[in-house]
Amino acid sequence: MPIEPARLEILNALTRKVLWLSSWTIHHANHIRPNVDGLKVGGHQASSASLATIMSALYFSVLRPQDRVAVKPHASPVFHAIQYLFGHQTREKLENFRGFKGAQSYPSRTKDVDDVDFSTGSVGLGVAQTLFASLVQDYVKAHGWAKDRPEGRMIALVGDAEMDEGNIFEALLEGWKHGLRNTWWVVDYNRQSLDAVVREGLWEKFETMFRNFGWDVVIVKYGSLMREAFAEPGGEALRKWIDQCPNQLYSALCFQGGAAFRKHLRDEIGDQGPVTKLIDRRSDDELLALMSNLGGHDMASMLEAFEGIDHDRPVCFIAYTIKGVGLPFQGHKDNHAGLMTVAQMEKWRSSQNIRPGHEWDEFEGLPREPAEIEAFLSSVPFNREGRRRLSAPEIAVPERLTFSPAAQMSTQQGFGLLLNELARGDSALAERIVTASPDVTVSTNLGAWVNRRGLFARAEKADLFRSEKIPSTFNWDASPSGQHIELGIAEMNLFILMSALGLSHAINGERLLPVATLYDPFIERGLDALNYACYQDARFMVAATPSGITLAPEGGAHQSIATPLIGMAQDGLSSFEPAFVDELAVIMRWGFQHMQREYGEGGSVYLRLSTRSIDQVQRIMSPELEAGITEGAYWLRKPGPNAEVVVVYTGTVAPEAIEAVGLLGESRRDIGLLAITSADRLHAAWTAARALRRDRRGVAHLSHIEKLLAPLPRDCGLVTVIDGHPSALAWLGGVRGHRVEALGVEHFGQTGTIDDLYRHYGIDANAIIDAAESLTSGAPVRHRKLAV
Ligand SMILES: Cc1ncc(C[n+]2csc(CCOP(=O)(O)OP(=O)(O)O)c2C)c(N)n1
Ligand SMILES: [Mg+2]
Repeated sequence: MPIEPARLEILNALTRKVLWLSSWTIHHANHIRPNVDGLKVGGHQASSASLATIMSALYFSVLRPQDRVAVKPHASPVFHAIQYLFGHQTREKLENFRGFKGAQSYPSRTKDVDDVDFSTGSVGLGVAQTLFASLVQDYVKAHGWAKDRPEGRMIALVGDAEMDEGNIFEALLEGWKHGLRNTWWVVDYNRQSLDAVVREGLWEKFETMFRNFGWDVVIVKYGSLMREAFAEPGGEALRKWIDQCPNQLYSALCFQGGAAFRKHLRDEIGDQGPVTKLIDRRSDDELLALMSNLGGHDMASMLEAFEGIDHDRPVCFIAYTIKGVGLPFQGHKDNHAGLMTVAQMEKWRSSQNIRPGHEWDEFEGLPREPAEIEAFLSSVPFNREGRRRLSAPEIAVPERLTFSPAAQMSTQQGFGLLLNELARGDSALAERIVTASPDVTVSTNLGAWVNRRGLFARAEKADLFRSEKIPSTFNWDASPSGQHIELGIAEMNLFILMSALGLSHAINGERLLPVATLYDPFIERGLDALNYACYQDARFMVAATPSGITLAPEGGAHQSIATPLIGMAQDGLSSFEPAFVDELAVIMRWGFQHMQREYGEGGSVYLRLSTRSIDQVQRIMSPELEAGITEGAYWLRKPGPNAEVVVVYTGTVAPEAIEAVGLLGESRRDIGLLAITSADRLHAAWTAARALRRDRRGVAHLSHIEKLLAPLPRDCGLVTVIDGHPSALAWLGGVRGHRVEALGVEHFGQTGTIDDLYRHYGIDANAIIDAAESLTSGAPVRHRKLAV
């Protein structure tokens, strides 16, 4: 249905306003704000302009409150401008764009005030996030939750060069497997990246690829001015010329203007007949307006495209645009960091009828009365419910997580048992847990959980092995009530899915408690997505197993060294490396609570687990021990008053540490054994305590590790040991100034038995004894571990 002219006029006026406000925001940050640091705001101006019409069409007309959008990072000024017009963004924050606590460069869920649905910044991730958010919406609906909420569309505004990111393709494949719906990706096809003009014919690759994955593709190439011109005599020749014009040349001509277009058109298709007439009927300005009227800059064409969708299949819109459209550097291949000069801005200001000093006024220079525009804005469907961030009540976590103990166990096995126990019960916690694994469900010990809780799929699908009565340990029927999402191998997908599941409370108003399993070394494969999930405050638990060199014979590429440091350094993620399963039970219980705490208090949880089966300690879990485990450390053996050396270990090397302490006992006094369950939490609390003391607010406040180490004599040595990079524990020497011998693994790749490798890398009992000896005076240690 053609759009009413009056409505079109308002939408076009708002688009101009949005382009103005976003450009003014950038200009202000560069030329007006005092104390600018000399760093110019690049990468926004041209990139934003590209999307002004498309975003105005969406936000002012097409979107409904339940729809969610990931905005291309550099279009953030456009997003903020639209929110400003809705009254959700402040002038103060816009004036302080990119400044301390000002509006963010790239839309940020956690730091921006204007209701960002999904953060973006690292290109590609926000795009995939919308796909997984849609799968999560299906999951929530299939489980019978959020019944009163209409289904939303998950929409990504995608840069054409952003499509180079591999994670997008990985996500596409996964989406196809799960019957993706309600997802729109709008490719801003300006044929420019940061550095260059993109290859010819890229759109054809996109088109076939998307169709291949079951998406509808809508190409919005020509604006209405163009379509009108094509209907004139000679118009077909013009269309042909446009279609055949190389991207580089089209960009260059857009930059040069109407006269340059005229020359090329005359030389290349001029016929002294209808085509020439078509061209000559237009002034240079009119000709430029025609040639830059690509579909993505034409409100009517974009509305037609969006409103033409009457189904829930995924759709890719390829909208032709010009990077920097309407600005002096439009189309120039170097325009990514392009900025307008003060003089250019002045000229543009007066052409928009904006008086000096009224640059921020919402209604300044608009062709309609403010009251009419206001009424229009308040009738916009997207804005009907105001802010759209939802919340969900906390899910109760049982007092204790239980498991059937065995004398010898690995933490990975314990993890499986703990989840199996949860799966057997009918707690609210178990109901809200969703697990996912990138093709390592069985090998990370999730099998028992899946047997009980089933695979998730929108449609029932029986496990044919089961129906054929072929014996198998695993019965994996898929159904809408299943609670395990089986993914392909791509770890990026795992973490983006975590990001989507872990925001369900805010997006769907239904809380989910996602748990992911993967091999520890492959955290690095998905690291940017993990970082992204944490950045936008999604809440999830990652059990990474096996870890370290402890999976010895597996060798090379499956050994992880750096992950303890990743766990410590990753903001928003509390990492743990327990040795015993009773510790893991306490940590997971704490984790499920931590995942539900407010922004700034809670976060996600990383469990670095091992497949190594070790003797379990028999003990009663006291509240004090529980506190030590969740705060990150406790004395497994308290040091005496004259301790000469303390052995500090984390994780699966506990038996080596225990053995070394036993052997050292006869030669060194008062030895202590400190169990570290979370170097990350210990370190974080230590930093926080120092900051508190520096601020003089809590002079007496000591962190957990400071209290633990306080009784040690000054000359007591610390031997730290970890199946991972030694620096994860070496910092303990800085706490009270004790000397440290930090043992760990700095090289990888060797295969062998655990004994071989622990000896080779120097993290076995004898290496601990050697290190203790080097830190202490006195006679040589009498006992050593005998070679096996
Ligand atoms: C993972 C990642 N790599 C690199 C960048 C730097 N970067 C920002 S935008 C961009 C390319 C922009 O091209 P396109 O996606 O086509 O958007 P346009 O600027 O044309 O609107 C690059 C390389 C980034 N933000 N994220
Ligand atoms: Mg581009």
